[in-house]
Amino acid sequence: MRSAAQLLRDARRVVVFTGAGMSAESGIPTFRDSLTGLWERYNAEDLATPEAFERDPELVWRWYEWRRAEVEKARPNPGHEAVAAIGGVLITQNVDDLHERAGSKDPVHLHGSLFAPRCSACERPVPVGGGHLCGSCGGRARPGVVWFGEQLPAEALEKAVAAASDCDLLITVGTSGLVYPAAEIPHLAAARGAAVIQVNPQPTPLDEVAEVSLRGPAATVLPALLR
Ligand code: BJW
Ligand code: ZN
Repeated sequence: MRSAAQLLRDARRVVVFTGAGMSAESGIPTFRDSLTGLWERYNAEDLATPEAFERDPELVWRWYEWRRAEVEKARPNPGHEAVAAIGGVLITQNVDDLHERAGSKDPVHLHGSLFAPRCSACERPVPVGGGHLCGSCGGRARPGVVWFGEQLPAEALEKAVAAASDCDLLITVGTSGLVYPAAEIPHLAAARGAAVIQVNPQPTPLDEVAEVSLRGPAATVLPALLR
């Protein structure tokens, strides 16, 4: 912990890279734990793919509307607040808005957002919770997230790559490091000579690039880093 705090104090350009574990202590289940309760009988591939949406758009919409409602009921945790205090560039894989609500400015959302549905035909934004047809062309509205097999938003990916290439410290928080290309971001920073600090209660493939791995929950470990 002491060497991590020192790395943070010495860093001039910091990137924070977050995943679902960041919001776990706000009561939002991680991606790999999200298929419990009502959704127990489904796999991620039944819900988070373009094929699933083709097959059963109503089912996929129900899942996303349920998750949006859960996020609306949740509040940012002290980990989100610490990330806002650290500043620098924030790259998140999360589709919730808890970083924004904790005061982080312009997080880069690599996997989209629960709050930005768009038309699957003309790509125009459609209002959140405003029904499932596009007001402009009558096409089917879709959740504004990145499903398996889809490309990440180019502008977000470019910003993330640029920031990771040009930082001296990257702090990765609450991600399993399994989903690509997002998982390349910490590897890229390390390859360019940045120090990598990992915050995760469990080991992950990112242990390999992390100079320091802090094995604990984000809402405890991140505020302690700033103390
Ligand atoms: C805590 C904690 C606490 C718990 N504090 N920590 C084989 C090899 C390589 C790649 C592929 C492959 N086969 C297929 C692919 C590609 C695929 C991929 O990577 N698959 C892997 C699973 C193998 N990738 C894609 O398809 C991507 N697109 C693509 O490759 O396009 C190519 C293309 C090119 C040209 C034309 C067209 C296409 C797109 C990936 C999109 C991912 N989308 C999702 C869903 C978003 C919408 C939604 O939420 O419904 O994004 S998947 C899901 O995973 C979500 C997450 O953002 C993402 C990452 O998950 P994350 O955040 O790491 O969460 P978890 O749950 O995995 O882990 C939580 C962690 O928190 C754990 O480690 C816990 O220990 C920890 N934790 N409590 C701190 N309190
Ligand atoms: Zn449209």
